[in-house]
Amino acid sequence: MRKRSEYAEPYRIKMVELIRQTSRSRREEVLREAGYNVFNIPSQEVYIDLLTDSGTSAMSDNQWAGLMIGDEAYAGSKNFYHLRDTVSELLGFKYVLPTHQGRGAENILTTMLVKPGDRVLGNMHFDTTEGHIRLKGGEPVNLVIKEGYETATRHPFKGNIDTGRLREEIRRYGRDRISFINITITCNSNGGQPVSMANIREVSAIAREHGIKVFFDAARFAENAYFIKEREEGYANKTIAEISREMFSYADGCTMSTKKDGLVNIGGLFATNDEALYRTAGQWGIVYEGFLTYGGLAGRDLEAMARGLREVVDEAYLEDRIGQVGYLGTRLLEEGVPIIEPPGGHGVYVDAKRLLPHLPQSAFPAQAIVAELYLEAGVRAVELGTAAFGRKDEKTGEQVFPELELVRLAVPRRVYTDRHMDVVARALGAIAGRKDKIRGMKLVYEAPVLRHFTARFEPL
Ligand code: P71
Repeated sequence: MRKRSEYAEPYRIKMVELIRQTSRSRREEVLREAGYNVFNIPSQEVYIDLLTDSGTSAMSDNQWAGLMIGDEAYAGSKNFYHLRDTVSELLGFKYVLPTHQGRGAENILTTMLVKPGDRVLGNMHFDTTEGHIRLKGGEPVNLVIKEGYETATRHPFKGNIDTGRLREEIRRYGRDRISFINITITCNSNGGQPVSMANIREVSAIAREHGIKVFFDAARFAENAYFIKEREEGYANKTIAEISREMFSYADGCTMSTKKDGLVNIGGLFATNDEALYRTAGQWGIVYEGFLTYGGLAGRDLEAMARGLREVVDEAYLEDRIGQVGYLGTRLLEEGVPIIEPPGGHGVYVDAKRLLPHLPQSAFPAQAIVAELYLEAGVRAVELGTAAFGRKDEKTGEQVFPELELVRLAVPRRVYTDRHMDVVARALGAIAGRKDKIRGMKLVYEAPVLRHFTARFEPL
């Protein structure tokens, strides 16, 4: 692997978007008005926006050019066929249903397959997936390997499923109570951590043995493929496209938010080789998303997506992209900030339990760090801890706390430079230097599902 200092970005910049840093007193006012929830902050009040890598990529000139040849026919747009053929070529799936974004595809998949009382097994389901499974009366079950929960343990594939626990689940509940297996590549909820080809192969073999279907939540499939190339024996000389095809050959289908590795600002898809499943999916798609060949998107969006999917499997792009995330991770460690190691594909995750050991999870330590980071430098991160994944137990009414209490610094693709990363690292370094003074947060409003989007807090 080349060091980051040995090469430069594999692109040059044709257009810039101006950003500015506001004063600390302004940020204090903005944060208070936002109920200490950065989802409520207008983006113009943010200097460096690391809320998400989803839909925030910079498109290429080639993608922008594609927008101009959008075929806006209701049915059979030429851009749909371009997208379908691209997905077939890269992922090996014959049937492709575009959706407005990833959760649209998740809604279709879970509507088809999840019955009340069912269990959906996976490494770690992302929160929108969890939401859809629960809304259909199912139970999402996370079976990631134990290293996946240990933020300081360096393991090359922390997104892997614990196949012992997988077999145990199947033995205990029986295949009839299991809707399907959902492998999230890379695994967002524990740090954008990759899943190895060996693990995918083994999970798929176990599933086949029991007649259970396997789907991928493939939002960051190319980043996963890059890690396989870098870290797994036997893949160093294969292309990202070859590795991707092999990964998907072990799945019955996938949902994908193309707002990540599709390098577009909006879009998603469901893909499979199962004709019967596609037909049923299409019926739900028509109800929830739009006709089969547009799924809630414009023809131009489909074209940008097709072109983005071809660009994302370029190795020079992935080397630079994952290299930048790694650079931010290294800088944070230099600043004494505890992070999930090694950093994943799309962002660096700060371990709030280790940074603020004096705060209990009931005081929302990760949310407190998100607020501090905004105040310090106008940097917007996102909480993936008690606010996002904690919930009230339906039977006992007690708070259930998630294992991991994280602050995610998601890096948009092709948007910021390493100097932006330096600003972020210095700001968190300053916060780490005065961590004893940080008190927690109190939740004052929450919605029944996906509460972190609209929650309001007060400092303790
Ligand atoms: C991310 C997002 C978008 C998001 C979600 C919740 C809070 C803040 C931002 C979305 C994903 C994802 C995976 C693995 C499905 C979706 C839904 N991630 N699977 O990470 O990461 O896709 O947003 O296109 O509907 O910031 P969608």
